[in-house]
Amino acid sequence: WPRTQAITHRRSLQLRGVCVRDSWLSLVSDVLGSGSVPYLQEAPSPLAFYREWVCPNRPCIIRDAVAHWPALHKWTTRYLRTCIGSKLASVAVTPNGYADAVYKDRFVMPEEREMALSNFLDIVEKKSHQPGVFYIQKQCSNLTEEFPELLLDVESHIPWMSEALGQLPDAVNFWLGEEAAVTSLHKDHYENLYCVISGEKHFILHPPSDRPFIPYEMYQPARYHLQDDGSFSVMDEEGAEKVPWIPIDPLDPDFTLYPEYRKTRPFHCTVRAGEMLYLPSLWFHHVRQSHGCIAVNYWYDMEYDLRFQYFKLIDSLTKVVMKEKEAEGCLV
Ligand SMILES: O=C(O)CCC(=O)C(=O)O
Repeated sequence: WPRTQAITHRRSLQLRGVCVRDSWLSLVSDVLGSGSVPYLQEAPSPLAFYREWVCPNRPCIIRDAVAHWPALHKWTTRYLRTCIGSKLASVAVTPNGYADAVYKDRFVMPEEREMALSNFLDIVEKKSHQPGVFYIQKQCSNLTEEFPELLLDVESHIPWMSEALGQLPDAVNFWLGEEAAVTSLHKDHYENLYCVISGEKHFILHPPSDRPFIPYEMYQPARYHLQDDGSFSVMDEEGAEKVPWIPIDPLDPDFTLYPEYRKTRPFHCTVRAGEMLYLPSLWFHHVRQSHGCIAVNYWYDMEYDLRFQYFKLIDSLTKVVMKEKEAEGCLV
């Protein structure tokens, strides 16, 4: 093609791209509404929850969903010390609060330390001072695996969700950490029921339909290691293959490097003690917390149905478009 024709063709494609993007965004906001997460006043019936929230893949917060759990009044640090203080807990330690996150050109995981829960609580309560930010965030059902004693104060599953989905949770996780501990933006293939016992959790959520505007890059996996002088080194994981991760920090997005991220529609919400967030599968989430916040969550495997296939389609198309843009050197 002569150069002018090629430019005209590219412009018309770009214009068409803008039109497609705008109608895509307006379609998505018709379905999902504004950027706030609706509240339900009480736990729903299994059928109603499945029809109104799981199928349309919409988040909601259920007020007082777990207000009846003994944990809400029992789980003080004093109680935890008495009940399970001598038990070993797996704790994630990082220099900056970011475990499993991009740092420079690496995907960096935390130093994983085993310590008596009472020693961990000393750090959270600032009775002892150690370098780093500490967070109990091991996700492979650490509540059932590491602290089964605590299960008596909560529930081993959420009966209406188990009935709605026809399955029990794959994992029941316990979260307790310092204010500086942050979970970087990512998504999971779980229907997530996230219950706050004390304190607050702050979520930034993106629907799966924001995928075209959320960048992924490939990173060498590495891990933090505490040095004798109290600083942390970053050491590559031997033989580990590169992993895809999201380089954007939604609290301070780099729009120069990732201008497309401006087009996302984040939902912000705070989940308080006694409340439960339904965080649908494949929603991107970034999580912060008040100091010493305690939470328990239930991961139910998602159904790998048409919604999942459509997400994979959007994901593949996004990758193709990104590759084409890179090839054109056109990072619009
Ligand atoms: O609470 C957190 O810090 C992270 C929770 C989370 O990412 C999850 O449940 O998938």
